[in-house]
Amino acid sequence: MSRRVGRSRLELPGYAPVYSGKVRELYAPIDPSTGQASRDTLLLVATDRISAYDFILDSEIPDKGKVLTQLSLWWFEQLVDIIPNHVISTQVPDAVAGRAVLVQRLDMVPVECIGRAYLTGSGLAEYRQTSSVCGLPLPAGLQDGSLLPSPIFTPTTKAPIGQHDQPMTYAEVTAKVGIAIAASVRDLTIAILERGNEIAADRGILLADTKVEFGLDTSRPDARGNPTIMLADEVLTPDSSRFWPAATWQPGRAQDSYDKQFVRDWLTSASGWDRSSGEAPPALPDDIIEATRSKYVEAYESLTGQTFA
Ligand code: Q0Z
Repeated sequence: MSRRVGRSRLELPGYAPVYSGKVRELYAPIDPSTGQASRDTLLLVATDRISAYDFILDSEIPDKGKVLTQLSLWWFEQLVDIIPNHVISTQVPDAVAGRAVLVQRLDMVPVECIGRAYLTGSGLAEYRQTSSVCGLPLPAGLQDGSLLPSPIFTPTTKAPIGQHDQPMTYAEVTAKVGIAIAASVRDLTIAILERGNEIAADRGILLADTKVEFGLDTSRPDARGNPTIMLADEVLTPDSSRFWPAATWQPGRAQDSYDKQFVRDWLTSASGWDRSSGEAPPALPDDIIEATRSKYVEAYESLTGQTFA
């Protein structure tokens, strides 16, 4: 299991902690007049923590939280014609400037919505055993990293922390959230991944797969009385998606990771750490930290065409 020793959650005056994730944290603004935590907004904070091989590392990557937050905000804008999003404001406390957003609190759809454009990871493992993924039959002969004939929706359950998410069939999603929402989140997940890849293709990045989270705004019913579905959480960041460098993509082997390859290579070779030992990995050397920071900044700058300030 991962360790997070002595790395206490940030104290943010005026905000009540709601939840601490592996690399992000959630707060509720406190209403100064009532002293009550807000029920309709949240502060989403991205930290500089990084995970590798299912461990949270002891080293942080400077600016990672800012880069991912700014990238997510940029993607939300690229996607607004597909779906509205939860962002209310980027005016946040100085202590989390650039790496936090104030968002609308939504009723989250209780399904991990995963879209895959390329086959790898758990999707590949399932394909090798069953020739299908989440009940979707796939053509024979696909390899690790193969481009799929078209992007697929491969939802999973939201497992409690420490447990692994389980694949769901589309029928299971409909049973859980209803036919209308199931069809919407499936089509939206694929549309987001397709739009992402159209944009990233010109910038040397492949988006192999992505996890998106949707929420319902029940205060905004449409003409039929259905709640508005909104894009929540982060979107198309290297933490929620597999980014691959297009230049070295080659089906039939594990692909290089755009952002974490230096970390992985160092951990599994020069560091002397034994991945199968169950021991926590060692702290990263400064040059690996700096090279990794550069990859996050490079991803941001290549995709957005903007300089990371
Ligand atoms: C997101 C998460 C964490 C960041 C709940 N708009 C929303 N409304 C209600 N709930 C959420 C959101 Cl984004 C929500 N998460 C995941 C955990 C930091 C995001 F610690 N959980």
